[in-house]
Amino acid sequence: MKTINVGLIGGGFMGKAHSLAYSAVPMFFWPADLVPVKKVIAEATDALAADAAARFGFERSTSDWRTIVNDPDVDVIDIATPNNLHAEIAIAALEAGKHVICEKPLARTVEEAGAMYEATRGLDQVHMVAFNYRRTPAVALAKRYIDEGAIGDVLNFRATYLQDWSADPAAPLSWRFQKKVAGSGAVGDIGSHIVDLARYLVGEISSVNSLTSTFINQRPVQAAGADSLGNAKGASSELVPVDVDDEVMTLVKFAGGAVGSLEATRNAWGRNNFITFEIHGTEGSIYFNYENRDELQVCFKSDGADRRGFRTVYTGPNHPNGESLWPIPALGIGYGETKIIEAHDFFTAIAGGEPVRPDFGDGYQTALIDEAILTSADSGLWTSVPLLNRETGKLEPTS
Ligand code: NAI
Ligand code: SOE
Repeated sequence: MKTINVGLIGGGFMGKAHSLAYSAVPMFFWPADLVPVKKVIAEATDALAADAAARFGFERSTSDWRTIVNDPDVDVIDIATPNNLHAEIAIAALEAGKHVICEKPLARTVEEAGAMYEATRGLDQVHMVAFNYRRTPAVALAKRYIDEGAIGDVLNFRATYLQDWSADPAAPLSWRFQKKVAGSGAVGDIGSHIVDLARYLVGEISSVNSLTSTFINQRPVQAAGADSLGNAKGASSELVPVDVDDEVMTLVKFAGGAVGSLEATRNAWGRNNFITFEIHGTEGSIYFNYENRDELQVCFKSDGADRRGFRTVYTGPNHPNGESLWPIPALGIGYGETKIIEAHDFFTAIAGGEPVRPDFGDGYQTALIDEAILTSADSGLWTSVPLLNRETGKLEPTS
């Protein structure tokens, strides 16, 4: 059995999710090509780092991520910090010869994402951006239906990502509300997930016509402790401005001819992690709602007029990404499982010397789309999205 040593940077929400995945990968995927070893974790202070190592099962800890990046005993750098550190860490890690998995969005800006992609060119290491929702078995099944032509030519893709953890203006200023840390608001934080799903399922987006809003334009300062994702207990009485969007809507045109819409908001009381998509094709339709993530609803023209309607397929071991999870459908496939599959696919790529998707090129293309959305929202005009040519590394007009 071969092992691979992981250095994880950031021990918050995603530090927990990734650590869980590293422990669980060999339990689900066995025999394993490479078994991850939780070698060293970095946090913002020595105390936080030591605490994270004890909690998540890392052998060592540090408050200086640079020591991990240059540690010859570390093979993989996992970036689970706020967005402002992604580019600097990833570029240093790639230069040091490490494989890199980086949380989404790849970076704060299209410039940073481009530099990160550039740093991968000509290197053999595996790089991945952690858009894990595409690894949900029902989402992978939707892709299988589309690729097999079961719904014909795709005409329309409409997706939502609706949340309410920050709908209360009394919720403190998370790093996610600060442009200098996050880059953008709902656009990069949650909109990027449905942009990734749009690209994965339908193809490249060629132009957008968008609007963004900031409905809650000031928030209390976080008094102390970790980012609390909307927990008002952490709020002080001092109010500071929010300088990112909290709502985005965009029309999209796909290079392949389909049209669609994407909507992401943090102000949707009652909607917690409401990722949905509905896809209409010439031969049928597909509907997915992450709140019922074991299920994919499908309807086919060929079903006959007297029985046509959406029916539910419950995902399980017979479906893509479901094979190694649980032995019967509808037992409950959760967020954790998407991270376990993501980690497995990353290590399989390293073991096989193959690339994995979504990679930094995909993260960069998503950043180009996010940039076009923000530009269009400013101008009110349709805005075209340049397409990354993976052969040349240059940007070209999307046809
Ligand atoms: P978080 O705020 O819960 O955790 C970030 C951690 O990084 C904190 O514990 C913080 O102390 C630590 N940190 C800050 N500066 C550091 C430094 N210099 N060295 C080491 N550690 C440092 O944030 P969360 O939610 O874990 O987000 C992290 C990243 O993951 C973000 O890019 C976010 O967009 C992404 N994310 C992705 C999700 C997904 O579904 N794929 C879900 C949640 C977050
Ligand atoms: C907050 O909106 C958040 O944690 C995002 O940062 C994640 O990407 C999303 O998957 C869950 O919600």
